[in-house]
Amino acid sequence: MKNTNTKMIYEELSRDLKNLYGEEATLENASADQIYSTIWAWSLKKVSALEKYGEITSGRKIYYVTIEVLPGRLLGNNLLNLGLLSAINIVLRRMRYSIENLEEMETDPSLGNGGLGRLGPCIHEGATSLGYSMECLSLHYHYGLGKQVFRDKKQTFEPDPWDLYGKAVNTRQADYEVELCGRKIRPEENVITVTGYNTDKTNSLVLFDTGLASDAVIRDGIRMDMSDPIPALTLFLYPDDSNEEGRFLRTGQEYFLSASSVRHILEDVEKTYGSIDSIAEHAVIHLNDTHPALCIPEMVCQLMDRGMSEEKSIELVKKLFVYTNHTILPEALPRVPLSRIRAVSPRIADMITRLDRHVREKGITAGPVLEGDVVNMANLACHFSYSVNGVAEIHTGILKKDVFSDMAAAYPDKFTNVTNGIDFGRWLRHANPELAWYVGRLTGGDVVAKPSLLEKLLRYQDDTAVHADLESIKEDNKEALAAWLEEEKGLVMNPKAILTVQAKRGHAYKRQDLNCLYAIWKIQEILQGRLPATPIVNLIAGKAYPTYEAANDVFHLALCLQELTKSPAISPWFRVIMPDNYNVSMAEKILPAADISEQISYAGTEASGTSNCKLMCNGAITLGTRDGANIEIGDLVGPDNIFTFGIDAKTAADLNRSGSYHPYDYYSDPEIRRVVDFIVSDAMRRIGDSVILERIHRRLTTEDTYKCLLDFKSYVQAKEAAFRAYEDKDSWYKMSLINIARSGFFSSMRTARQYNERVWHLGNPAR
Ligand code: 26V
Repeated sequence: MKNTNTKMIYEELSRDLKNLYGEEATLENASADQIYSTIWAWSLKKVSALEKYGEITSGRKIYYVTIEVLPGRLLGNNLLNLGLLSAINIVLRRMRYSIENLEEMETDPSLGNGGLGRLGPCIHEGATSLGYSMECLSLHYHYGLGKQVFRDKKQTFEPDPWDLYGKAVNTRQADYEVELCGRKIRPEENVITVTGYNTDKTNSLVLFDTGLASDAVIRDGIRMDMSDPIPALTLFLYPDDSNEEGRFLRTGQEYFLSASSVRHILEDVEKTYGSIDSIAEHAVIHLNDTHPALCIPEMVCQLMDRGMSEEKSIELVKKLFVYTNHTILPEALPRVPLSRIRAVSPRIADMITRLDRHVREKGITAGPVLEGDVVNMANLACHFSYSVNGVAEIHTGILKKDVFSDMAAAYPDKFTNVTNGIDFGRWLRHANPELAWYVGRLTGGDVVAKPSLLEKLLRYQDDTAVHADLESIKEDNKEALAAWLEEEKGLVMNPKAILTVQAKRGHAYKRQDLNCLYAIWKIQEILQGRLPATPIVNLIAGKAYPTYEAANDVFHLALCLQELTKSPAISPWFRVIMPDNYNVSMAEKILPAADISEQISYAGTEASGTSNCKLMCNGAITLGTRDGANIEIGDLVGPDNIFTFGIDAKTAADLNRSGSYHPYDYYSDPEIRRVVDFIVSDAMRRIGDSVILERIHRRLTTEDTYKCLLDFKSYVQAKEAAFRAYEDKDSWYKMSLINIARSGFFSSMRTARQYNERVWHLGNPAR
């Protein structure tokens, strides 16, 4: 499979270039664009040459259904997986190009918003590398979630087209039809081949499209005329659901995804095995969060259409489905009026009623599917899946003890935990080649293939020469990031500064506002002459749902602080930086440069987090609450190698229950008041929108749902302690090394293996 011979690669590329651009074209005189297109087409040829190995022959195949999917750029990742990346780089250097420059020409599909969207591809890579058969099923949103653009320090969105060059996406018309909103639709299946690390086996990402999307319904930005859901259905991820039309469209999307997935799976099994009789031996359907829960009633209907009795169909469904929950927030656990589902598909609405009755007739009173006219989608997913899991130990514990406690009692063996993982190929080797090469040398092995090898680094924890090397790698990454931010975003970042990063979806529970409160505190310190020993860059990045006012407001605050910290009285020591349109490829630049990983959610609310794992393997030290996977990071590295602050999840839950938290009690503290009042100071009003700033101030002082003011002092103390610790470079890079060494646990190959052992039970997978 592999051909790492650079001479041969050079010859193959020269030939392909001539085929594309004529006999005159040579690699030496070709434009960057021509070289890129040639390498892109060449890499796709190599990928498709592998495809014939990808057939399922034994064991179960995983069908992973997800409303969000963030595959990231393909070129570099595929070359890495094919074992061709280094050789290509040698060839390119001769022409004074590098793969990093060329990769910038590839679009980065924004088919997700954050960790949920990225998790699927990470697990997919892990599973593919292990030789498991796995298909990821999602929607072909033409314009993704949208491209985030800051205007007047406010988040706005524009359509974000992401068409991939050449044959990266193979489009085929499905043989089946689905029916929604009274229309019969023959879906398009857009297939992208997914490679694994160091394996001949490939898998597929299938993106369903109606084939009926129409740009004519797009108004300004990402607003649409949604009166007819069909032309709007596959244009955008998470269309505005602030009115009933929008909510109807979202339910339509969820049903289209579910119906297409079920039909696709049945067809795949029928084609491979001749019938669906033993489907449960051949397929496991993984509901990635609650959005695709309508797969369950759809599957029952489809099985009945194939002659199975209702009772048998339901029992079979219970052997097919597994459900991963990704949030405990009640507002994110969908409750959908049955009447809305009925308007999308009367048959599915009827089936939900019957499934609800089925549960009741079994004498199970836990977790009603139907609550009046409302469908509790998470309960539907729980009852009819044979496995339900959370994505970090604490999260699964909360699911069992709290959110689904009655279900956990009714089905004691159903609940399990599989802590999230990340793909080390992308997040270490590809994002941070210098570090990957260095740790590879120290550990003497391939840390992408076997991330547990990173443990071997521990023997160097007191080696000052290794500390110095890690420091120099970090400096290089900061230099590269600073240059990119300046060139692409017009943002000035001092590469000599300590870089603290909070990069994640904008949400109140993630507390970007707490980070902003620290920034204000620091600005006030600086203005009073108390200067940090090393300059600080406080980077915040992420997208918030366009209609989520509270999160949008906090982004406005962060952007005002970005403006304010440009002032010469502050900028030499402290800067807030907020680049727009954070995505996978930007993450690949930011995370390797970070010194501190900000994971500051209100304890008990962040299911897992995945940027914490990505930052950890790139040597950043976690500054975090005892929440999500932070807890497992803390257990792995020990309390001396993490900065923990704030109340724990139990205290938080008690406080939520008792309702005894009053932000005003904390606001009356003069130090906190000074910081909070700064939000509505003249200095801020001159920069920002007073209405928004006042709204933030009011929320913090009267509601403060996620108790920023309560954790504020402890956060400031921990952040300051981290900055002080940074001054002793040897002990800092010892911490950094310990974090890298212990990060192997978070490999998505471990996650995929555990899914297999605890959930999928594939039976005879390739590895
Ligand atoms: C969605 C929404 C939508 C409407 C407004 C409120 C709201 C709040 C939360 C969500 C979360 C959706 C699910 C999700 O993205 N979960 C994330 O999944 C990651 C992968 O498991 C995990 O690392 C994150 O902790 C979790 O937030």
